[in-house]
Amino acid sequence: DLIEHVRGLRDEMNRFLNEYRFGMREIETKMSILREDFEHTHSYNPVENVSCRLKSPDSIAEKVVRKGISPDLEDIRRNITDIAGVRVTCSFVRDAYRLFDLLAGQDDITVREVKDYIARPKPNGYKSLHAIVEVPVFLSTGTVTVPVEVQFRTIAMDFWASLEHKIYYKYDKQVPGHLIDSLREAAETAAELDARMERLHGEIHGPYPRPVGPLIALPGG
Ligand code: 0O2
Repeated sequence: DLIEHVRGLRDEMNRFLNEYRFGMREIETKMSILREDFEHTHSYNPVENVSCRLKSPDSIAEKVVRKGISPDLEDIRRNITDIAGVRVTCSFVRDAYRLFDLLAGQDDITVREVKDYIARPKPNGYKSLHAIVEVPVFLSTGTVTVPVEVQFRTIAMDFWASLEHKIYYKYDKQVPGHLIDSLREAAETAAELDARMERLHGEIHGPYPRPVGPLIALPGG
């Protein structure tokens, strides 16, 4: 009957979201291991913070409508790759690239897409290195491969993005021109601070630890 049908849908949705939750946890664990290993091996911690978020069903539904995807779980699986998100906030710009390389080089990881908004910031000034990576998740019923969006950024980039996000929603996505200009200038200031802090760190601690693994070329250049 109807109640059974609704329960079935709920269970199906929970199973669907759980796969992403598990994939996110795998990536979170990988980043925690890299962080701890870096600390022991190089006496240096390149990771300031790792946070995770699972897209809410409402937000998935909004994206399904916005992108004209059919409301079918398989279609959603194919077309929405940021249901699981992990954000890695790093000390310096080079740490963001290095941590990406160390994740991308792992045997069970496939890099599906990279958007380098650090090298090519968005017109509003937004910077971060985005990667969609696929990770296997081993369930009682078999193995599934789950896409996870990983964002690598510095503390300064994160500071800027969190303020911009608040302003964007405060003005209901219609940010007044003068604020757009100020935000773009603030993004430049943040980038200058990043460069300055990296130089200062180099002066105090000497050269940056040599890369340990193979450096992975970014798909698409
Ligand atoms: P939340 O709240 O972080 O989940 P699309 O996802 O289709 O809109 P695209 O091109 O697939 O866009 O994704 P893209 O450009 O890789 O960026 C997706 C995520 O990056 C966003 O997720 C934000 O987290 C972050 N982001 C991208 N551009 C901006 C920006 O201009 N300002 C800020 N503050 N963050 C940005 P969500 O799902 O939009 O939001």
